[in-house]
Amino acid sequence: MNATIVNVSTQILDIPTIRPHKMSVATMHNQCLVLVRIKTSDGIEGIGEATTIGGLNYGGESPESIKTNIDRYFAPLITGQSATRLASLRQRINKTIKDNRFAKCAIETALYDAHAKRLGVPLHALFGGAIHDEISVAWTLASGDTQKDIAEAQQMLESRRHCIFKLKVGMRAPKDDLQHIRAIKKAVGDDVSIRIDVNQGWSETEALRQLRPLADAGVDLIEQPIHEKNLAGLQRLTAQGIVPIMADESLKGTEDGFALASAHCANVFAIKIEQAGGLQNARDLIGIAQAADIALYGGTMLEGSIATIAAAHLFSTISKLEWGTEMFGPLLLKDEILATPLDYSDFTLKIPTGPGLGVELDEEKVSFYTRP
Ligand code: MUC
Ligand code: MG
Repeated sequence: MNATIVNVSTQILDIPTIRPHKMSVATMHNQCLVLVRIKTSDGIEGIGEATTIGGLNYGGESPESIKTNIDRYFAPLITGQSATRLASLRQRINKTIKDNRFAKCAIETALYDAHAKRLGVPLHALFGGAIHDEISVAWTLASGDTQKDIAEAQQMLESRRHCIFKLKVGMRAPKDDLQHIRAIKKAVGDDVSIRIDVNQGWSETEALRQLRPLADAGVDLIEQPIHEKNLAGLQRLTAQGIVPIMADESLKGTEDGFALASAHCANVFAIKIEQAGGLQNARDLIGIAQAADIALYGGTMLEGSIATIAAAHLFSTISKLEWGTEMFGPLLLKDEILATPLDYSDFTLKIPTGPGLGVELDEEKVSFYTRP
């Protein structure tokens, strides 16, 4: 158990999406994954992933900055250190490197993957072990076209892949968004849960005006309707009690979680391992939500298979994810970089049982998509 870190390497992979993914913050035609590999002196390789949305559209880290910062700052800081003392590595990183939550998450994931492989246990065992063998997975309808979204939803329902849908709104006029939502709800029926994500696209006044019509249209949940910094506004919208409000962009780590929970600025927290700054921070954030009686949702940064399954391992250890998850990122990509794709079936994602993340890279595919 004296293994040390011998090498940290990064590569950027560009993988096309199956269709344009249209959000109020960006339209994505491809996704860039930063793949991190950490090799240790006992011959183990741990893998992690950092993925952003639309370059710098969503936050302050881009794939390029993540790669540079890992190569230039993280790698020298942890190379030569014990690979088994995860808390101590985390402390070392946080003492020297501010912010960079996505990069920290990728490094931490690779360290957890390596350590769980070393112990011969699935990653979830390091968080107390899975309570659930599978987690429910919602799909996001974001083609930008109502009829295409309806056809996509129907296909997902028929193939038993997803029966919960999140609609991206906030780029059209609110009245056009309402028409779009009503048409989709009418097509999929009452048994199918429809949620919307505004990605901060509305002012507080617009959001307030939308609450009643959205409730009447059958919307179950509204995600980040207004600017991430307007916590008092989120509190006022939540206090209306008309449609539950979920915080996403406002939640960048445990301090944000505490501020939102203390003032009850949301009914639901979207937990994202990258936004939280890693698996352990995400677990801490979950604890804050649980203590404050705020419901939980497993969120995604539209990550590829590695970050997706890392988050799924953590979510499998949480007793109650009241709003399920949206861990569908790999399904939005045209190609798969794992030797065996993740198991999506019967509206769920199955939690792998092998050591570490329980996944293996298809190295030929990885090379093919690696940016020269
Ligand atoms: C977000 O804001 O939630 C998650 C699903 C999706 O379609 O977009 C992401 C980002
Ligand atoms: Mg969101």
